[in-house]
Amino acid sequence: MKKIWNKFYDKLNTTFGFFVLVLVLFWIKTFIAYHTDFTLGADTSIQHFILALNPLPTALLLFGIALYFRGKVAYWLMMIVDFLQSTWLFANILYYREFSDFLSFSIVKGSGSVDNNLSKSIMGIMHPSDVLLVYLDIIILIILLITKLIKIDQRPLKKRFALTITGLSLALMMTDYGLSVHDRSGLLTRTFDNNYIVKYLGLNEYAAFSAYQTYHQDTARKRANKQDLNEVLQYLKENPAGDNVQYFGKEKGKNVFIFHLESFQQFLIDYKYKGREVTPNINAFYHDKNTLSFDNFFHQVAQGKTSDAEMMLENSLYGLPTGSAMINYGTQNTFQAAPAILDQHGYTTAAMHGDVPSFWNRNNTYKSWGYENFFSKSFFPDSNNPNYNVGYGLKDKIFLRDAAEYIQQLPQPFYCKLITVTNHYPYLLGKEDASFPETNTGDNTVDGYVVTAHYLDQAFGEFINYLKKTGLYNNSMIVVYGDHYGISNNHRPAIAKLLHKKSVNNYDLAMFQKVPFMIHAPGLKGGIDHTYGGEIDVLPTLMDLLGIKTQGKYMMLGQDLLSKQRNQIVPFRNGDFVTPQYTKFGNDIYDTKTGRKLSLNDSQKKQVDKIQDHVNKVLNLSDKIMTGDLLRFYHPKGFKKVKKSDYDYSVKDTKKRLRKENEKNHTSLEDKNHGHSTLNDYVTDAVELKHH
Ligand code: GP9
Ligand code: MN
Repeated sequence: MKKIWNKFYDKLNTTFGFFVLVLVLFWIKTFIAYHTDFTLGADTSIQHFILALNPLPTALLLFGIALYFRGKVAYWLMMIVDFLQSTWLFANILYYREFSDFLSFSIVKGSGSVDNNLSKSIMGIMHPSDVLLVYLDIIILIILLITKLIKIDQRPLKKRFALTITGLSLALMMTDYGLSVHDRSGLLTRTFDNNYIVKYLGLNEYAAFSAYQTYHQDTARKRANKQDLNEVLQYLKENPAGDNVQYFGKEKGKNVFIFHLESFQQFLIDYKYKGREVTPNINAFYHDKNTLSFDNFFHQVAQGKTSDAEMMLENSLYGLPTGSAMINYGTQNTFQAAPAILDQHGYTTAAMHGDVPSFWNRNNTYKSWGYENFFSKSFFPDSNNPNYNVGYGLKDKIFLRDAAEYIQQLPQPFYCKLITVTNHYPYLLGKEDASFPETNTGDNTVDGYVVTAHYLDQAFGEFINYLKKTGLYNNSMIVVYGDHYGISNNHRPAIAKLLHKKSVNNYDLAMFQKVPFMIHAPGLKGGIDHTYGGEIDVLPTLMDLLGIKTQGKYMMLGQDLLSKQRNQIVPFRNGDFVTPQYTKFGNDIYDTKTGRKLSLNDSQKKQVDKIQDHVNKVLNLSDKIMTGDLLRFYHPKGFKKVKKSDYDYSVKDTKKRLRKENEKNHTSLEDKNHGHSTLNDYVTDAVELKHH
């Protein structure tokens, strides 16, 4: 025994032995923090493997720097590197506890300014055990070195040896990256969620990624100046689309619901399978005489998917050609978004979603947009039950029922966005929740689509019934939209089968990008409107109905769908487009009316080129606004700049705030109901809630 110990002790007293010790200790504590302080959501064995592996490569790389030196210098370098990495870990543990997200460099940068109450909130949530977990090994190692219980080895290591370690670390990094991208494609381009980057690549790689992102954004931002605005102003002046006097201000002061139908395409409207309507409730809503429905309305998202849709809907600005604008610019940029505008018109604003708040960087972006409240996963105790969740979050029926708990507490009028999620690729739903047959295209990822869409429709129906029972239906404008396609273009044969066609061409695929857009309000002149438009046009439309002037005031790139002077050009993010005459998809131009492929004559070519110029221009302007953060130079008259530090989305603070507001102005639904909950009016057939 003694012999083994002596041998071990001898090894410890070599530079390499000490290196291994430092490395292993750091690896272990990161692993513990991964499992106790963060919710990284590793669920498959490959994800667990990646998670266990991922602290190693950069630890090897960074501690390995010390191996190029000898004696004291090498040892202290290791300790300094250890301290820096551990401090990054420590800061993230604290930040995560409060925000369920990782620190980004744009947040660190902003934390010095008054616009952020970061340090205050972080000091309050520190536990002594955090310090122990993160720094204990360093303290012990330093004591061992000072007391000479571990002796410093003066011999230099061979350069070749140090190089091998560096090489090994890089090889491991590549391996980790390869495995990760294989498991989650688009990891670094689309990003999704900081949790994903840490889960797959590790905390240090995340730091590097975030630093790169911030650097990249800062350079574009610095280059931009006030004059860049002129081009946008010029464009807006040349492309006016007035309001519609018939509709302007018709819904002024009403509550507004934005009901987000996840992955919901227009073709589902009135679609039947085996003689049954897939979405009877949404169909009825679509045909209601007080619903304005648009049947030539297209989603315009790119890689940012839901986040692109949200960006367009609430800002009338496009997403980015690659990646997500909410992730890249949501934290730092200045916005003049729907929630802020409505807040300043006396509205209570709230977004609700049954997923973690960090997804698509909502937790930060919503503050920049001026959302007063953001109810995410932790607000819904039901989400603790794994059976109540599927895919990205709480099942729609349960989510909407639980959302009502908070809706009834919102002072009226309110602007409330509800983001559903069950109808999401890969369209999985357990038997207990599924009450519609799968289609039989033979394409596994497609055939469940109608099943989850049907489930979403039932959830929608239950929610609408609740609004009717409680009276909210009569004093609200209800906006319902599909965010983007659910079936991607990679599934041509299956799409053809669903559409009862032999095959689909590019024209069919372009038309397949239609999503529902509907506005309902009591007394509203409804009907089916055939104007061509898309998500970029939503905000000016809603503002028109609410009687809020946008033209000549806000930098919104869309046009009011109700206006008579619309240009009806629908740009897609890749530069393709649809107009009432022409549909461009890839290299093909089609006649939009007939779907016939066109070989253009000279005058047609001129027209198409002109449309193309317009499309390129508007996309380019949008990118300039976003990457140059141009709205920071723009001050719409009467609009108060959003201050992010005004917002706190913690459960505690939110509940307190709502209580306070309701004590002041008794306008919430619950208050109107003499302080009684209206949840009895919420009827759901969700099997999970049956036993209640
Ligand atoms: C996750 C959800 C999904 O919170 O909104 O986003 P998507 O994958 O559709 O972009
Ligand atoms: Mn989506």
